[in-house]
Amino acid sequence: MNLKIVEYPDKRLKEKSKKVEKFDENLHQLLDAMNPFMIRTNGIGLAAIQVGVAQEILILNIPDEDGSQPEENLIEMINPVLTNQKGETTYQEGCLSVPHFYEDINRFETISVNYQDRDGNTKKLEADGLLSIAIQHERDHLNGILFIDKLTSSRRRKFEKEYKKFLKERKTSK
Ligand code: QAP
Ligand code: CO
Repeated sequence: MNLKIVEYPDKRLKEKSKKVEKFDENLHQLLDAMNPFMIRTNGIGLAAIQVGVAQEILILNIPDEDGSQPEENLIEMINPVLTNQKGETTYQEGCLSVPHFYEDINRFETISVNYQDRDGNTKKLEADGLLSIAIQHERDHLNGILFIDKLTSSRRRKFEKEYKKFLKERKTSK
């Protein structure tokens, strides 16, 4: 499967993803393609809508201290639902769909999430730290929300200006 990243301001990133109902070979093939794609593009989290598939699928692979992302760190979440959220934390977030930009975003510190694995088995996970932030960021993608949607209007205007400039310069240097 040949995946390509959907980049802001592509309208597809605003779409609400649909719940997965069939835990079949198509789902497994997509998941099998998403992990190497995410690692290769230097990502730690990826939602299916970021490769153009509007289904409630996300993957996470939080690096070890040495920066490596072994297969055993991979978490696949289908139809994730946040059930409990508490505390507050701030992290400078980025996104594969908004290349080159990083902004401080507030999130819950600790979360509980119910989800299904690739075979449809029900799972529950409690997370804090970077994993908790990543799950919240990726869950937002499934609702059509980007981290830049959480900026104040003045920071958002500054972002739009800088992003336009970045896209223009990237085009001319290609
Ligand atoms: C979401 O983000 C996230 O701008 C995952 O040029 C963000 O993988 C989870 C990336 C913050 C937790 C904390 C961004 C790669 C990757 C870029 C990513 C870029 C290349 C972002
Ligand atoms: Co993202």
